[in-house]
Amino acid sequence: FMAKDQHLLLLESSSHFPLPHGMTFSYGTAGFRAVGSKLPSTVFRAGIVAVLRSLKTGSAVGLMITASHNPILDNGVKIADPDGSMMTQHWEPFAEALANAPNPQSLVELVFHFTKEEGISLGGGGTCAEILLGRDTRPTGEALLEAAKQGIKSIVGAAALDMGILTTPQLHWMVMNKNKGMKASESVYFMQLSESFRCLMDMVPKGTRKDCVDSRVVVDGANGVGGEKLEQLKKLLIGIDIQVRNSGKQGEGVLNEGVGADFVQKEKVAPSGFGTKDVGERCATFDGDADRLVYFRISSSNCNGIDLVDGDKILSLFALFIKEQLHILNKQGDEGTNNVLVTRLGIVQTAYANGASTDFLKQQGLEVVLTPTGVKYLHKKAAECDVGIYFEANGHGTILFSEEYLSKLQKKCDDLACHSPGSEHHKAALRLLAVSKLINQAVGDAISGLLLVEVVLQHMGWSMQDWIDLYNDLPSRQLKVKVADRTAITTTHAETQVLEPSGLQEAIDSEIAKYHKGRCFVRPSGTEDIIRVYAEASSQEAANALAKSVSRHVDHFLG
Ligand code: G16
Repeated sequence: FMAKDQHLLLLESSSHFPLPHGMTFSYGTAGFRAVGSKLPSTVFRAGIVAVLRSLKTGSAVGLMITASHNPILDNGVKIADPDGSMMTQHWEPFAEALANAPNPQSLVELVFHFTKEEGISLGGGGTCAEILLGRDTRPTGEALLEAAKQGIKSIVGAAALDMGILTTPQLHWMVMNKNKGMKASESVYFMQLSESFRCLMDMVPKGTRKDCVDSRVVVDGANGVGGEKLEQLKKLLIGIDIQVRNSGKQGEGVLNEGVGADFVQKEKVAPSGFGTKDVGERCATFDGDADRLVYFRISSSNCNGIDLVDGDKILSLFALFIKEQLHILNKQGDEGTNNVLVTRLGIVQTAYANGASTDFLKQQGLEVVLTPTGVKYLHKKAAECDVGIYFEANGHGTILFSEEYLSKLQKKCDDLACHSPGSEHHKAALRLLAVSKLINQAVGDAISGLLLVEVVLQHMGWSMQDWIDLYNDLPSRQLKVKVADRTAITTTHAETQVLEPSGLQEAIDSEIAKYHKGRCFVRPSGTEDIIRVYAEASSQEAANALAKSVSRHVDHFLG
């Protein structure tokens, strides 16, 4: 009887969300993305997937409506697993099949078949599903949120909790916290960030050159949700002067248009609203949903040109800081702290990581691994370590501490508090614990990343120039090629080699061979309908030329 009710409910509600004619949806690098007006059926169905995931895991899951760095008219939807990370890849084929179910009948069949296979019982029999919903500031967001709610309501016993307009990392963080039995509100998020930031600031060593380090940072909010959130948070922060621009207020400009982390990192120019007045300032930029962060400085010689400090350099800064704290914690001391806390520190990058950054990290004795593009891959790899630091060059990244490691660290910190309070060892343990609270443990988070960068620069006594000088990036160029069918390219070896179409890799190799320190790869984007081309070489002209000639090959093979 219950199954029959459920069947009818699904049939009825899905009939209000027909699949748009001629569209196929794929679960890409970060969920479904398309023009927002075409997405109600997809978001409705993602609501169903989220409920089933919640029923399967017996925990709350998240559903975020955003298209992150994409243009304003695009939108998208992604699902967060109970631990706050991206939904398990194992469920992506089902999500994709459901998104493309041609009619209500086939949708219902898919749901019943899948739930049977997964051992999920429908019909509300005592188990409740809970879905935390969030959206960014896109104009289609409100209608899509409604579609998500309808999808959730179409499964008996499911509850939707609308958390409001949020950054993507805030929603992931709330899901994680809720499932740990902790409070999942925005005010708790702001409180945790501001308190851990203060704790780290209080422990900046005396006598470093910290007085020389400017406490001012100018932030481009990409006219998205991040700027407004940062404005709220900054009221709780001491010791830092944050100026926010492009926070999406009336008249400030359009989301991601000539602004934001994706634009600045790919085009290597200053965002709109920044110019000669900012020469020499430490500047940072978020993407539309504030899960990416890169820094830049406007050059004095050419105010359109910038010195880019991308995700690789943020990663390097964090890696040096964490390594230093681990070293202090484990060094022999006369404070009775000789029991070493063995720590496996791992670094995760993608093929887009600048070759100079990977060389630098390896020279520091760090273990570096590459994964394909997409936070879902990097996060999983980083989670295998005690402390795993991952960053994509585009500014997506965070530092993960395993639960087991955190409890050992807490214990060590408690011991030190008894035996040698205030010692260098004790401070190092306190700093590491504070970092684990400041930096988002669920997903890359531009706001918390910004705060950690700022406090680490203070700690190191580093100016922007010191940070830039850490290593010299190899000149690189990224291009987009529009093709008829981007899925015609398949890749292997963390996307560094083309498998299909045959002959393309040979053509790329022959171009690479012409350039000193040449490196180049191509891959289909999972968020835009294009092929991405990345090239690196010993001079900017060479990197440009390599990217251009490989783009021509892509066009020739697939155009
Ligand atoms: C998403 C993913 C990132 C990825 C980016 C670009 O970012 O979360 O991991 O680097 O897409 O992916 P692709 O090259 O496949 O288009 P965002 O900020 O758009 O959510």
